[in-house]
Amino acid sequence: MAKNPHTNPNSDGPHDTDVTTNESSKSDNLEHYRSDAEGHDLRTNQGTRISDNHNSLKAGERGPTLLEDFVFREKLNHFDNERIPERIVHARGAAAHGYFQPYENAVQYSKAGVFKDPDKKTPVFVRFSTVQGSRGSNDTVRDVRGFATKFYTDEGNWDLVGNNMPVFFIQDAIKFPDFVHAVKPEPHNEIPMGQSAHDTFWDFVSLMPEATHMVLWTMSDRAFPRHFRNMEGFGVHTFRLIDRQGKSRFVKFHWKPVAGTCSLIWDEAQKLWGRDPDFNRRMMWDDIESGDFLEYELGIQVVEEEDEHSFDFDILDPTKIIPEEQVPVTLIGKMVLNRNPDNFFAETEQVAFNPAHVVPGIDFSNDPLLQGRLFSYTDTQMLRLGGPNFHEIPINQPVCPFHNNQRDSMHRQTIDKGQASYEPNSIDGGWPSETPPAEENGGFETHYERIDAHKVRGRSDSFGDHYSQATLFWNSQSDVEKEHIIAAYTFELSKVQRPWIRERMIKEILPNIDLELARRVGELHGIEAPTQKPASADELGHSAQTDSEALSLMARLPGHIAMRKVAVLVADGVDAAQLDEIKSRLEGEGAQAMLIAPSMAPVKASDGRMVSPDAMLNGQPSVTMDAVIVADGQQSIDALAQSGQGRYYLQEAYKHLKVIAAIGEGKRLLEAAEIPVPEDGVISGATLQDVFADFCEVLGKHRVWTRDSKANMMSA
Ligand code: HDD
Repeated sequence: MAKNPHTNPNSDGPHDTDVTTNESSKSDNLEHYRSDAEGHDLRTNQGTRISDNHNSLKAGERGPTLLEDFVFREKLNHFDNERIPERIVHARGAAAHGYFQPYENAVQYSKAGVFKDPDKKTPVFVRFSTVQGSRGSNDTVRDVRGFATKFYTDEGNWDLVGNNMPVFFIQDAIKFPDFVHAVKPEPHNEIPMGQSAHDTFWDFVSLMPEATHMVLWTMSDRAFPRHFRNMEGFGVHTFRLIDRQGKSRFVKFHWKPVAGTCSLIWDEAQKLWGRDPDFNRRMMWDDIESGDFLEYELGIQVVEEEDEHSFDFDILDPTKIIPEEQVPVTLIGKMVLNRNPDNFFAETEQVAFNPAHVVPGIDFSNDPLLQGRLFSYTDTQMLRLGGPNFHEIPINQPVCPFHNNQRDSMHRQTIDKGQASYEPNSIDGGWPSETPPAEENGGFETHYERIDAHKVRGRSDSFGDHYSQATLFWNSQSDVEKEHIIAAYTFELSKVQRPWIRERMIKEILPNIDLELARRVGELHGIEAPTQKPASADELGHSAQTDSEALSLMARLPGHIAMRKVAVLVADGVDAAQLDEIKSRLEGEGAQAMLIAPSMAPVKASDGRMVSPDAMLNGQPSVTMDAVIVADGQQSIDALAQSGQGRYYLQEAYKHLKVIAAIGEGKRLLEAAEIPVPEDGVISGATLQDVFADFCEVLGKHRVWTRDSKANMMSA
């Protein structure tokens, strides 16, 4: 192995080996930069106290403003320059702080300190994002969600920059600009925002068969998670773990949500664009504020180097998963997100993730998509964050010391002491000095790998299978999920204006996934799909795995109602004692109950007590809630039944497969809303006791899946 020929005078001297951080290390580091104006005078950026912040300096009260007014000039100058370029992709996002705590079992695979001590909590900052839309777009669009985690480890920052889907649209990073140009709003009119339902996207993906697997994931309900706590995360690429002996193994990273996987319904997601465009970020923010933290377990699939070629796909191909049946996911630690940022811009907007940020014990594979990413992220931060010193921005700083000979450039904060900004040097004692690789606290050493190859611009034949895993994904979906996918392709292609693009998808791409999928989508477009798969055998590929349970959202339903949001519909005359009982029983299960009334005026309950509603019907519509309980009370039900909004609340909840419980007189609201009874997940009874167990059981499955085929009959 080639070694640096220079003699390092300090190689045996003291190094930064004694760094030990804890859960609050990053917060302590940020504390130094936090600013609280309470009790302070208003001053300029130069510290001069300001006496009048309402009037600019003028030549006479009705005269022109004077150039001399430095208070005005500074304020406007700063304001005029407030914006920075948004991220080219993943512009809209929300983030939270937390910690990662390892179990003991990853130490055998990786020497990274972050996996070592089960008592140690490493601080993390996680940003979730959509990909296509701009910073001001909607949360619940059909799109991939970014899931980027910065681990502030003792040995430096490790960024796991993943998505909520385990594969990607392209195999080689050189196609990334093409893909992004195709999916983004179209260049001539910047339409449509936050959506893939347009000509350029479908033109591109119908000409790029390698995109088929990932497009299928985005046509599934995974493309609009109910809550960031309810989605899986994936590192996507195959990486490497390096153990203490320097042995390398391949690895895929997974985040498994403790709260289960739950998504929205497409109609619900669309309605949320208007009703609450901040739906996902608001839920995360509110839940963290109220102590309902987000939890995920980190999982790994480990493949020994010698098994690299033992699969019927190439593990370097980012359009492929490793089925969990073939290599099980081992859970190696838990992440808890428990603190909201103090300032969106300073933290969430300025955080700079990069898959190239790794620590000893973690290394890259030759996946050509990953290799390209290793260049792209630093490059984009130069523009976005104004130069190469973005690592000094507080949210990006490691918690361990970092010294080197990089100097100057825009906005440099560090005051580097000493005369020598080069290495080797004998002037500043030879510092900062290299650290040789070691089992612990060593310098980063790239995995030693012999590469004997021609320089080629090409792609391996082993990347030629473009369909077998799309078929695997399709086969693994439940009937309801399949129907939603058919509806998604049908909807998206209906927005494509050029008929030949629709035809290409239906005749040349979809049949290669599944003939019935193509036939159904074709039927709804009046296009006849072929009865044989048109792709070549090589391109169709072969998957030994014909289906995989883990690929269905149904595999990880919550099984409980904790943290579910339940609307309790009330109006004047509502049964007072029952309200208390509903609230306490829901809270006893860890669910959140909200009293929702026709207006915000206090409701006069049956015992004369005035009860303040938490929200009103159109302020907290059913699309923002998980389930509905109609509380008893004759007068209350009359009022709700006479209200269009009251009836609509139930109709919409019914359409979106939500469990509805009606107690006592509540049944009359079901009738008024024309909710079919008896019906799955529509539970009525004389008392709360009669309905509660069934209510919890159905809500534990997230939705009333058996109602799906009837949902479209409801016109809400
Ligand atoms: Fe990327 C941002 C995830 C492929 C280039 N990417 C970005 C973010 C996530 C991902 C989560 C947002 C990070 C944040 O919250 O700030 N990207 C992925 C995944 C990919 C992927 C999982 C495939 C497996 N990306 C990819 C390729 C390239 C990029 C192939 C270019 C060659 N990605 C970027 C970028 C961004 C970015 C342009 C925009 C903003 C940023 O980096 O900081 O450099």
